[in-house]
Amino acid sequence: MKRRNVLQLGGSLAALGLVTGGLTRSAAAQATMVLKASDVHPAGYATVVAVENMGKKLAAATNGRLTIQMFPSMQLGGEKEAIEQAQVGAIAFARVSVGTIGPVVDELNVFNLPFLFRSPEHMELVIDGPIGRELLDKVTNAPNSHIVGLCFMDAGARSMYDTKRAMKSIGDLKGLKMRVMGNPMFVDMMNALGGNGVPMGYDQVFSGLQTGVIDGAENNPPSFVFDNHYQVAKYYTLTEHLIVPEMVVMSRPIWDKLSKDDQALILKFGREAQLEERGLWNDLEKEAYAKMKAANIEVNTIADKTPFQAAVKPVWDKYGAKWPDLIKRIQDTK
Ligand code: GTR
Repeated sequence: MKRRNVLQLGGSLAALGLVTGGLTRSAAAQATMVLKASDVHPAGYATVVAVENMGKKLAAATNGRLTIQMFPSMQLGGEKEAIEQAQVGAIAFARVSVGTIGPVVDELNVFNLPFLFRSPEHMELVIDGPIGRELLDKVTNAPNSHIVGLCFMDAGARSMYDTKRAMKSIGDLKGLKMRVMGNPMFVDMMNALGGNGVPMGYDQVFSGLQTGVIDGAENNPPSFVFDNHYQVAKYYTLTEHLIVPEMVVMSRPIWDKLSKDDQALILKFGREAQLEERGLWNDLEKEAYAKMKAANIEVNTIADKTPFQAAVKPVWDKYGAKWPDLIKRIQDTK
């Protein structure tokens, strides 16, 4: 090769960021990456599909350079484990409940206050607006969170279910060992309502119900059905005490390896996933109710929720007192 051509070739390789002593930073950022994602729910569940679709868009936009590999059905463990794996970069995405994010970033616990949101629609308005953005940023910027807040997702309203008896009023919770997510706030909540709050990873709930380690739990209808708890717990009571959104967080160590353009793509597809999941969720909820009916689950409504709302006042006093302005802004969102 003539010297001039060699120089030219060297010049264009440098422009591509492929020379100067091994891989340059920009070349490393362009490397092919398979981004692992974890979800406790099975294939086909709204959150699983929404994250998979994010992956499809990402693959299309990067010509297959970035892809998402979904591990559903708790293959990688429960949600605490998923967050920990994301924090160290063992997986890229953890799709978890805000309930499990609270112990990592305290301010997110505002969404975990019982009876805070008037309805799932109210919650959607809040997560889609400035408060949602601010709380995602809190997750990203909290010292030592080691995760990046990408987006929220819907999870409807959580209600009580148990293996023992139909609940008609708040008094029926008395003495029942009720599983709650691993967050002290929910133990306090359940105890305030008269049950015995048992914090437990989601991966242990089904066997806990089967073996009688717990008498019941609380969750939305799709989790109750599609994670098979309804095969053991036959009573579902529409207390709708929590409307807690889901979250998709990304591993900070992996995020930091991505180029600015790739980060922007992930944020964009995350925002789109937040809205897309909503439609999937509504269908899933209908399907869950149909399956509950077919399985003869006794579904009870609570005509008057005021005793439940009054009972959780100590939880609001203990935790809510930290964020009076934020709570007011949430309540004022219409
Ligand atoms: C579900 C939620 C999961 C998990 C689970 C739980 O509604 O989708 O992310 O948090 O509840 O109770 O642990």
